[in-house]
Amino acid sequence: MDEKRRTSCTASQEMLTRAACDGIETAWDRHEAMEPQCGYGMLGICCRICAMGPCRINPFSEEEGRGVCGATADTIAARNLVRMIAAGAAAHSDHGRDVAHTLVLTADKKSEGYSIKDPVKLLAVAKEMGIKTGNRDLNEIAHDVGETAYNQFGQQEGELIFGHRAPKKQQEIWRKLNVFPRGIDREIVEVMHRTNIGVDCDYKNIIQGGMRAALGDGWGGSMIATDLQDILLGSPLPLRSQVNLGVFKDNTVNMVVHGHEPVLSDLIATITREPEMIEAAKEAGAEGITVGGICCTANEILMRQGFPIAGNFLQQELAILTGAIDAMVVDVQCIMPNLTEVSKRFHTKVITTSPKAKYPDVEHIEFHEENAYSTAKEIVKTAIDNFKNRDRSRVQIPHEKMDLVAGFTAENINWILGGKYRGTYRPLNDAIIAGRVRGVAAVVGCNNPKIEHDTGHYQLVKELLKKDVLVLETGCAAIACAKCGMLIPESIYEYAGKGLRETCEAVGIPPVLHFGSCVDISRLLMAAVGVVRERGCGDDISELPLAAAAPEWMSEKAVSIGFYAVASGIFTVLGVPFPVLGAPNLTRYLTEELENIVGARFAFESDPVKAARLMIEHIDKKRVERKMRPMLYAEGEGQKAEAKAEKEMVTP
Ligand code: NFS
Repeated sequence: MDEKRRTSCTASQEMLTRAACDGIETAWDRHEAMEPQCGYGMLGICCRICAMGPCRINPFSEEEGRGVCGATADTIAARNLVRMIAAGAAAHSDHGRDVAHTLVLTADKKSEGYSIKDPVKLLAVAKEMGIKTGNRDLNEIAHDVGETAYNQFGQQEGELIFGHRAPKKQQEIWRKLNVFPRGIDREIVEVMHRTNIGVDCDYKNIIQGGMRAALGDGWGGSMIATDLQDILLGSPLPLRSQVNLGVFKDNTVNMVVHGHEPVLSDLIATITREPEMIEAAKEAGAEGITVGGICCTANEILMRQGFPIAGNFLQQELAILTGAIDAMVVDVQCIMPNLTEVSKRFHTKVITTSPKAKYPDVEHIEFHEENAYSTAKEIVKTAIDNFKNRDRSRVQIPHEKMDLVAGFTAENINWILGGKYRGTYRPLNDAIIAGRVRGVAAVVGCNNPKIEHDTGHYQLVKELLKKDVLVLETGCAAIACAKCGMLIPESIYEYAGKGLRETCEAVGIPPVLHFGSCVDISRLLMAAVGVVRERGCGDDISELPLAAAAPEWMSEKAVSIGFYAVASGIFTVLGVPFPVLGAPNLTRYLTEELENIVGARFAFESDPVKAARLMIEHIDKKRVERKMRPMLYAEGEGQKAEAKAEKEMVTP
C-alpha cells in the first residue's frame, strides 16, 4: 500500500500507516478490494427497479439493448440518476424540515437551550414570506416563519417562495420548462413515481423531473436549512480557527461531532465551554475539552462558533485511529458504518443521536428538541467519563494543523466588500469587469477514494487561483483546501494571480472563501444572485463568468446539488462522472444539449488541472460574451512579480 497515492494530506498518511500496521481496515482498503468495480453499475446500465430484473444492457452490442420491459440504456440510466437526485434532495430537505421544526418549538417555548439568535434575519425572511411583523413579538413571528417553511415541504401547487430569489430571467426559464418546484416533497415523490416500472420512459422528460426535485433542494430544502439555522443559531461572521487531526490534544477530553444537522452539535459545542463541564473534565484528570468536527457538522460549528475542524469525509475513520477520541457523536449523513469496527479497536465511544440513524451495538442517546440541552450535557459527560479508559500508550495524534478563516455568507460578503455603511457587491463586479478578477468558481463536494484524497480539490483550486479566479467553497472541499493553507489571507502571496491578489488585498479576504456546509451551497446561489443584482456581469446566473466543480464527489446529495446548479445556469465540472456513460444519448444531453435549454451543462473530468481549465475556458467565454475587458495582467505576471519581490526582499 502506498499512502502517498491515497492522500496528499500528511496527517492522513500517518494514520493510514498506523492502520496498516495494526491491521485496521479503512475505506481505501475496502475500495481497493472492491476492484474491479462492476462495469454495468459504473456505466449506469443495470436496472433493479422491478422483479423481472435485474437487467443489464450490453454496452458493446451493435444493436440497441433493452431490459425485459423494453427500457433502453438511456431510460435506465436516466431513471437511476434521478433516483439519486431524489435521495440527495430528500436528505438535504429533511434536514431543512428538522430545522423548521426546531424553530417552531423554540418560538413556542417548547425546546430546551435554543433562542432566536438573529432577529434581523428573522424579520427579513418573515417579510419575504409575507408574514406580518410590525410590533409583533419575535417568537410569534418565528413561529409563523417556521410554519411557513414547514408548509413549503407539503405544498401541492404554486411556486416555492425562495425560488423567487432567483434572477427573473432564470425563473422564466424554469416556468417555460415546467421545472419551477411546487413543493419540496412533491417533486421528490414525483421522481419516485415517474421512475417506477413503465411510467416515464423519455430520458429528457425523466431529467426534467429530476431537475425540478433538485431545484426544490437548492432553492427550497437547503435554503430553508441555511436561513432558519442562521435565525436560530446565529448568522456566521468571518473568524479564525484551525483544521486537521492535530487540533486534538493528548491532555484534553477529545470529542468529535460528525454528521450534518447542527441543532444538536451546536449545543454540544457550546456546553463544552461551560465552566461546570471544564471543571468536570479536570476532575477526570484532563486539562479541558476539545471538540473537533468532521464533515458538514464541522463546517456548521466552525462557521458560527469557531470550533476547529478535525477533518473531512475520508478522515472519519482516521480520527478514531489517533486513539485519542473519547466520544464520536454522530447524527445523520456521511457517517461510515465501519466507524463501529474501528472504534472496537480503541476506547472511543461512538454515540448515535438521531432516531433516523442507528448502528448495531452502538450507544444511542436520542436527541429531541424538548430536552436538547440535557441530552447534549449527558453526551458531553459520557465523553468525560470515557477519558479514563484512554490508553495513553496508544495515542498518536498527528502534528498537522493549519490556520483558516471561515464564516463568509452572501449577506456579510456584501458588507465586507462595500464597507461598514453601504453593503454592495460593487467592488467585486468592478474587479471582474476591469479584468482584475477573471471570474468566480464554486468548488464543493466530498472525498472519494477513487480520487487521491484532497488532491482533486487542491490542484483544481490552485490552478483557478493562479488564473485570477476567486474561489468560494463549502463542504469537504473547503476542509481540503483549508488543510493546504489556502483559506488564510496570506495565501494570496503563494497562490493568487496578480489581479486577484490586488483585489483580495484591498478587501482583506483570502482568495478562497469558506461559505459553510453543503446545505449552504444555497449561500453560493445567493452570492451569484448578489452579483447579478449589482449589474454589469450578467442578467442571470448563466451569463456570469462563473463555474462550479465537485472534484471528489461521492454522495447522492452531490447529484442533487449538481442538477440544481446546472438548472440555475452554472456550468459544473465533476471529477467522477455520473453513472451514465453507458447511455450515449443521455450523456450527450447532460454534457452538451442542456446548455441551450437551461443555460448550463455538465462536464466530466477527473484530472483536476484539466477540470480547472474547462472552468476557465467557460469563464473566458462568458467574459467575451459580455464584452468585458481582457485580463489586466498577462498570464503568469503575478507569479513572476512575486518571485522577483521575494528575491529582493531584505529580511531584517
Ligand atoms: Ni456534502 Fe457534507 Fe462531505 Fe460530501 Fe458528506 S459531508 S453534505 S456529502 S462527504 S461534502
